[in-house]
Amino acid sequence: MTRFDYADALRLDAELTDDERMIRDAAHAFAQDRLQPRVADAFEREHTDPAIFREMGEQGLLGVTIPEQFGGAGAGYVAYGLVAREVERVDSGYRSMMSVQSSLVMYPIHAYGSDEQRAKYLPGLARGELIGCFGLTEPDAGSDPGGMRTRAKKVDGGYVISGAKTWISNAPIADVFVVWAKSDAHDGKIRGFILEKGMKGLSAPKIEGKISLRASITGMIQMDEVFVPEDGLLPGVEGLKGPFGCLNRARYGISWGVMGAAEFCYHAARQYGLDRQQFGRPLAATQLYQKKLADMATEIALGLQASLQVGRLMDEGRFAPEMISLVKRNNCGKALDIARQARDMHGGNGISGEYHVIRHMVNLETVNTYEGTHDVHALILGRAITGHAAF
Ligand code: TGC
Ligand code: FAD
Repeated sequence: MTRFDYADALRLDAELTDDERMIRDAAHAFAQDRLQPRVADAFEREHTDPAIFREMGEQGLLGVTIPEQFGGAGAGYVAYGLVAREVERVDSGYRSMMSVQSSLVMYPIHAYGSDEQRAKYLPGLARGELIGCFGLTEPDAGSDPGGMRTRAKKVDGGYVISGAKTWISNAPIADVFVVWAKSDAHDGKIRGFILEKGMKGLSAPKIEGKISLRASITGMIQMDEVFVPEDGLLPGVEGLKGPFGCLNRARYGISWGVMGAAEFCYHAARQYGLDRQQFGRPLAATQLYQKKLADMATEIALGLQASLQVGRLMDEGRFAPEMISLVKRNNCGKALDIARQARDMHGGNGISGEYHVIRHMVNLETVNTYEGTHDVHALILGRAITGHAAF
């Protein structure tokens, strides 16, 4: 028999390799030493420090699954998930910065790009010297990206792109923009283009006043007849499977990340309940408080096991996108419930930034919505279960 560990209920640690544990521990130390001390101020001031990308790059946290020859860590998807969990234990916004760079910018350049594009962009992105963003969503095309209006028109030597993307993480500070547009030279099919800061007609204004994910900058991408040379086209993919191939990786990472945020809230609620006395005993000695902690421990342990299984299947090349919808949807929904419960269990103190749980709670509202909403992932699963698309 072995002792029950409230912090690792189903012994996830024993299922990891030595390399995965090492990457997790390095990410944990970085996140606690470098990110945790600055997050409260960043969130309060709605400020994103671009230096974080370089710091993450120095730690090898950008492009964890990208081969080492391009500056990545050449590790697997379980390792990537473990990094996301440690970063999001601090803040979903910091994980967002990391996962956009890794899964939505480096991945498509590596998977769909030419040798020249890989050599030109990946090492700088891996070091965090270049910051990337991913433009799919538009003001009139969110859950239905196939309805996008952004167009690429063929001209001599390249393409002219016009349109607007919105709610784009990292955009106002980005150097490299992976943008998806319908291309008239390819029968109106969706193609990926790499745009660079400073191109004529390209701007990326910040979206101000978010109540959620305030440590991660968000903006629009406005493209007014932006000329992109021929070598800015991603040659290796066409159609929606291009952006969805990237989203598979990012959504999977989110399924681990949100468990990190949930673990923070669970540990905070447990400690608060042990420390705070009401009615002559610790809150943690009451039945209702214990039931809430038991529910949290259960959902976290199950969510982590599910993500681990999907990660192992991804590493073996045996995953279906619906598996990712399942863990993204479940883990985001459960993490949000856990954060709301933890906020409640802190009483009045729970609304103070000092205790961090309300910050996680409002952040998780975004994470439950972006990369496919909770309900859209239900519909993806519903289609696979019934054979009927109900979007
Ligand atoms: P549908 O007909 O289902 O598919 C069109 C084509 O795409 C292929 N495909 C996939 N390929 C790879 N992986 C997947 N997960 C795929 N899903 C679909 C499919 O096989 C087909 O290929 P082909 O060759 O036959 O053309 O497309 P639909 O238009 O019916 O899509 C419906 C739906 C709901 C599944 C889809 O539109 C959807 O997932 N909507 C959600 C949108 C979304 O997730 N947006 C995310 C924007 S990026 C973001 O939020 C970043 S936040 C990052 C951060 O800060 O961390
Ligand atoms: P809508 O699609 O309008 O959905 C509104 C509501 O309707 C939701 O509840 C949804 O579930 C529901 N709904 C939609 N369709 C159906 C249906 N058929 N049946 C039933 N219900 C339905 N996008 C990017 O491209 N890149 C980024 O980097 C990025 N970063 C983001 C950062 C933040 C902070 C936020 C908030 C968003 C970001 N997004 C990004 C956009 C994000 O992916 C979209 O917000 C998300 O896909 C939902 O689209 P929408 O906001 O247009 O909502």
